[in-house]
Amino acid sequence: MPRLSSRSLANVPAGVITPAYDRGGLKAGIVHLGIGAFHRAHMAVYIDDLLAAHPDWAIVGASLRRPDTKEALVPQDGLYTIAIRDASGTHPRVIGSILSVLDANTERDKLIALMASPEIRIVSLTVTEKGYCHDPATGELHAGHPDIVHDLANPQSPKSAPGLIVEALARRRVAAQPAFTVMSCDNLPSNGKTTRRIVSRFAALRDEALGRWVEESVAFPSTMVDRIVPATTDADRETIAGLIGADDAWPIMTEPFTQWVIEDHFPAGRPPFETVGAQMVADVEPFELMKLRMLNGSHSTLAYLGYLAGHQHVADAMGDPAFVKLIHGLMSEEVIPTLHMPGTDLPAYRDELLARFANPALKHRTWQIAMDGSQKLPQRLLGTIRDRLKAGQTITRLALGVAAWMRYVTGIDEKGETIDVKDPMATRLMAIAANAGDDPERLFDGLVEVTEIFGRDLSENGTFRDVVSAHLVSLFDEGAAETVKKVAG
Ligand code: CS2
Repeated sequence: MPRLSSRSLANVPAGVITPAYDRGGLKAGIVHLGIGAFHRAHMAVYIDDLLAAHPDWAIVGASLRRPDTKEALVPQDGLYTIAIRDASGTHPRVIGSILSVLDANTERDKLIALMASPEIRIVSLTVTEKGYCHDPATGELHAGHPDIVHDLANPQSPKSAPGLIVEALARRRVAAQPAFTVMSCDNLPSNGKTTRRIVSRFAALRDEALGRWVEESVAFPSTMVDRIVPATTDADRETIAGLIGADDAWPIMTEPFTQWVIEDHFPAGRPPFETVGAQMVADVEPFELMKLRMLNGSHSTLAYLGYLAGHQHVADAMGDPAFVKLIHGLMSEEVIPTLHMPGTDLPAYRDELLARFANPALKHRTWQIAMDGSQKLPQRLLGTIRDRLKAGQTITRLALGVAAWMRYVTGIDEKGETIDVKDPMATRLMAIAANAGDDPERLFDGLVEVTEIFGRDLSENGTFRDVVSAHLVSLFDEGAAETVKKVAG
């Protein structure tokens, strides 16, 4: 079977959608940092939709940590398949909007030179929560982060996303070129403002005048991004090869749903995102809060409880009526009342989410979503909890999500087997858990002291302590499935 490439593209079967433009005439207008599966199922698809009319907005991607995406896509001339999956089947489409991929570790100078060149007007990012090198509870740059320490000592050869962005901006400033716009597409609260704070602070630590210039000259629009993208498996690769008649080293499986809400603030210019389905708005924050608290808050709750109860995929957990009831209650009773979204039908949004989580064709592993909880909990569950505690309201279901995370990071499941806990703080979290033994109260006391996650306020809050520790006792004594049943009511 041939490898997917510009040459083999002509032979894909008629039912497969392929780029509707001449790729030879494309020019890069965007550098995207973090060219993982999410970007390729989301922003790269919107760009693919507009390149026929606007060929100078193609993407050059960069991988910051591993060369595997580059190794998969370069032999394919940047082409890859996305497959939209639901109960009706798998619908493949070949995407052509990524011109090339650079490996930031081995091609750093080339990448920075490209970011510094005037044709690049947007630098976008999906580097995951931990890629911002910040303190998740406060959203401030973590100046002691090893990559930040490295990048401040070696500003011309940075490793981190803030380091790369600031070095490219510094070169534009010296060359009297206008700044590019920095567009975060990660699941962070106020992701534009947060990125602005982190990048400006990093620049100021390099040089105060550079910090001021970044504050004054660089736009950081916020965005709300949404599409569920499970990790690709070898079985997926086989399915795609069968459908497109070519080998694709890294196809992306996703769902039909996609949403992108963007703050319309691009002084350096932008593609007409609104022509391909994105919503351009003045204020993204209400949408971000809605999505992070409703979708991602439910997702993390399903991930920890689901994993502990033995469910491999989100849809498997959604096959248990007690889980559905719990998540329905979490959104209806505890999250929706904290949101202010005039004009949006939040119960309808909830029902759509429940249907998306239950999509049986999407093999989304609970373990995948469970990753990096220390970076995710604050915006997904803890902000909602804070709002409700301040208003004197109950936090029963939200607190169960937090307790399940605490149980999960012990690294031992309900059968006594090891859990592969992936988290930048895993060593510290598992040491706290080991120290607590199987005493739920000690486990709570140890973990809640991690103020980078919980802040001082929650670590000292008596109600939070009582509700989460009671759930932890139940998780240890009765297990996740029983606890879900009990709390769901
Ligand atoms: C998920 C998200 O892995 C996770 O933490 O909650 O990636 C989620 O699938 C996306 O945000 C959906 O838009």
